[in-house]
Amino acid sequence: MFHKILIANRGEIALRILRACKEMGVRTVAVHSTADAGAAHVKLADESLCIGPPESSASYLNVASIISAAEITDAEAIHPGYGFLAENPHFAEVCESCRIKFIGPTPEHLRLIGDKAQARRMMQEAGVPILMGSESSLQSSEEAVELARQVGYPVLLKAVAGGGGKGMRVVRDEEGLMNALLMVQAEASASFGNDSIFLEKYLEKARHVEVQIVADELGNVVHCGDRECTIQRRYQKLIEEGPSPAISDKLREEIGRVAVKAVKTMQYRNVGTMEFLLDSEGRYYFIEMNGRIQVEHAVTEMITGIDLIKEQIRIAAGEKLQFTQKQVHIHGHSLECRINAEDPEKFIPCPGRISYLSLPGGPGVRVDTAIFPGYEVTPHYDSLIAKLIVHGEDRMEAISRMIRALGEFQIEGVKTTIPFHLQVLANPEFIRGEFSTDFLDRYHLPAAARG
Ligand code: MV4
Repeated sequence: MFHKILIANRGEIALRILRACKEMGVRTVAVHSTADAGAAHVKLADESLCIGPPESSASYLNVASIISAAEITDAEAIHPGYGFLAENPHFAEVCESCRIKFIGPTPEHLRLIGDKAQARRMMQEAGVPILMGSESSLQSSEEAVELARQVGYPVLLKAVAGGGGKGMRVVRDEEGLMNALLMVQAEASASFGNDSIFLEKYLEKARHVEVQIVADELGNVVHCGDRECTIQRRYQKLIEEGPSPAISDKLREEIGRVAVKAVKTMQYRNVGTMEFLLDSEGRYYFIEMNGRIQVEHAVTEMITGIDLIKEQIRIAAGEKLQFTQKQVHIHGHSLECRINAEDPEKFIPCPGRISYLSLPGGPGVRVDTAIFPGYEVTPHYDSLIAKLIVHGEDRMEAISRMIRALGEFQIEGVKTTIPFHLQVLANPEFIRGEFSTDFLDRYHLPAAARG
């Protein structure tokens, strides 16, 4: 096992990783921007180093600063968390060349799954169903017109280097195609420095279900069940749950088995997520793979009892998986609400100082957060300030518990998405578990909130 790990992140995930390290007897190094000098992850770490000014590009994304921090402190490994450098193949490569263990997949795997067109092709070869669409990136507008005719409208244009919904556009007819091609290309170029795009059938009224994978460096691969992530706004997840209320136990077993087989075929290592879309007839299609620990990993932890961060660290240290597929059991139901410092009506960030804070607790409640009274929410970083996760014996108990816990969450000084969550949890279709990707378009929110 490692003696010392550097945590290349901030906020709740930095704290989550720090907690896992403490329990494993691993020393921790926190890095922080000047804006985060008083942050909880800095206070609780064994050592800390300032790596730059508030802007992420100069601090949490600064490869040279982070590598130097690891060398100065003699850290043997770096945990990247999610976001920032978590899926950056170049960073993983630099770690490798500096003999620092990157706690994540290899640079080669990050490069492969980071290319969404290549990942599609590879999954198809591994026998995983995919939607109709490009074999590789589009080479001309004529090719796009021809392919869209074959596939049938609506189609979705996606940036090859995209993911998480950035650089995506639905196209409903041939007239709209040219304009959309140029828009996605420009967006991809600006966001990812790569203007390659591909096309696939746009599945309407779908459900987004993902499978959690854990793979050690000895070739053992196990899945830890699924999560339902259909409640999203502008491709940002807002509520997640597990297990998905949309799939039968038979389909659950099949998707899990297919995901494990694909991951074995590609010899993937560490934790990962296979994202699928589900149509109304219960067919499933691979859409993308994520090579990081995800924001919503706690949902899986609650229903399996597995500590995914500790597993990630053990895997990176070369240890064998602590459990077999047969030993993974799903117990009860878990829900997660992402609490953002945002205006819940307009979903725009709401920075400010937290003047009062009282967190929920009691049976089946977990709060992953790094905020405290007096904490300043700055516009430099993501607006996620807390994850409220609950567990219940069944879905209905989890929903009641979440409503109860949201009511206990007392926060003053910034607006939050708590009122939004309470509205969704009171919605009859949500309660019945009958919803799809059009849920927020059809429901409850004032027009401004739908985006
Ligand atoms: C799709 C899709 C329909 N068809 N791809 C959104 C985030 C990204 N990781 C994948 N996402 C989707 N990809 C095809 N070909 C639907 C979604 C999607 C979604 C779309 C609109 C509104 C809410 C959504 C929630 C989850 C997934």
